[in-house]
Amino acid sequence: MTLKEKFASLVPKMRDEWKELNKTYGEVKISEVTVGQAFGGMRGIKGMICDTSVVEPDKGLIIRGIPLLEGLTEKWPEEIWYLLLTGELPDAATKKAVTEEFAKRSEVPGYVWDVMNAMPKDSHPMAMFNTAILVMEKESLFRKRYDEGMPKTEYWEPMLEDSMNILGKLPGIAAGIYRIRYNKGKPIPYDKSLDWGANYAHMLGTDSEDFYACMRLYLTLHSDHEGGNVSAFSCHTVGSALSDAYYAVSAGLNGLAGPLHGLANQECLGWILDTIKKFSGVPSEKQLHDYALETLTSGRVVPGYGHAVLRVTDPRFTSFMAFGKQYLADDPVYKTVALVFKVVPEILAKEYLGADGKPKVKDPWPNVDAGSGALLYHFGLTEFPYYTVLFSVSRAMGMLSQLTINRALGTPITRPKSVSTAWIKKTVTK
Ligand code: NMX
Ligand code: MLT
Repeated sequence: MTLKEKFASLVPKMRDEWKELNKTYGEVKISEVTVGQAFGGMRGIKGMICDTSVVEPDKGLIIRGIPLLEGLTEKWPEEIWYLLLTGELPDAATKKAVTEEFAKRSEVPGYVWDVMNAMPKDSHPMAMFNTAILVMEKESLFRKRYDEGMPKTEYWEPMLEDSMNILGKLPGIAAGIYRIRYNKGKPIPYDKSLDWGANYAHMLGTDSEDFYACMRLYLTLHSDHEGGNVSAFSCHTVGSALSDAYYAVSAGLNGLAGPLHGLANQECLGWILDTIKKFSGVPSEKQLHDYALETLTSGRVVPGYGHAVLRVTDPRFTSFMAFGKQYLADDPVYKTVALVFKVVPEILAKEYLGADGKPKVKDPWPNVDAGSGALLYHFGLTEFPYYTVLFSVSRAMGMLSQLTINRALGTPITRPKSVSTAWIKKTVTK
């Protein structure tokens, strides 16, 4: 059974389940909203549904019921894509079929390169990547079918096609941008004998089994983080207006380009390299302690630490560190990242206090961005402003699986109610 056939077989049951739950329990409360939450980025409000994955504060990422560190880190991104959409891991033949589907759809339209080459030479790689996705919007089958009057029940089909078309092309586009932006020569074509993750490594210009393994892991680990993170939520909101996948994914990735979200990986490696430069090598614990405190007291964040939902070390960080221990244990960047992990949580938990004398930061532990850069740097990808593009290729899987499911379920347009400050004042003082 192809991925499309499998997904089609799941749609009626998903629809019935949602309809039944909504009909029977539509009035049951699942969340309450405080004034603090309304002012505080809606943190913790349960106001949307996402079935691809959940993030438990004390466990981290769980994809379709499987905790990340219970077997998922060995899976290829193709398997994760299948899992996100269907709730099952594919067998070997189905996994191969997904790899082949991506390869079949991998050719990047020539006009994308014309646009990339025309962009200012100092454009940020994320601005280039998101533009490349947007400029391909004319390829959208969803928009074409919508304009032809497709019935609502069929929305998910062209959405899935668009999703597969986008995913097939993203590694080529991302790698091409790297080569154009950093003068590495012409884009390297997709090698249909390689899988999706290895292809990305290959097209960046580095062929080695170790880098292929690193890239597969990277693409697996960043794939999804439930529905409320900035990129997934932005993508969801734009998609809910029935904007097609090109519009919605590009919008989501514009959010990923922020330093408090995906861009933290670039910031993080920058901070690690600054540290190494300042101390002419891996710092001592004391030097690192003082430098981290200096960063915090000067009003800056220590990138890669803290999280809006997590309250433990991010399992994605744990997985990157395990890979690093196996492949690059003596690398000074990896060693510094490991030292930061030893020193910074204690500072954030005990020394970085608010005016009330309590810890300012709710989660003192590392998130995914604290460790990924060390691996990439080791494999020669030293242009760290590029790192969020790698995150984006992976996160597109989460966003596109969520979009496809939402079109299958007929999720309505997103429109929460906002209130004015005057309304809050009047309400709380009543
Ligand atoms: N360094 C310094 N201050 C921090 C940090 C940090 N790493 N993390 C949180 N804070 C501050 C935060 O700015 C806030 O200060 P203020 O009250 O002055 O506004 C205070 O601590 C309380 O914040 P929290 O409630 O703990 O965190 P919140 O949910 O608001 O934000 C992050 C979560 C992830 C935005 C925040 O922890 C952060 O800025 N971390 C550094 C950037 C980062 O690593 N982002 C990547 C997230 C993962 N991703 O890939 O997307
Ligand atoms: C993510 O992977 O999206 C980040 O950890 C941020 C989040 O979940 O809010």
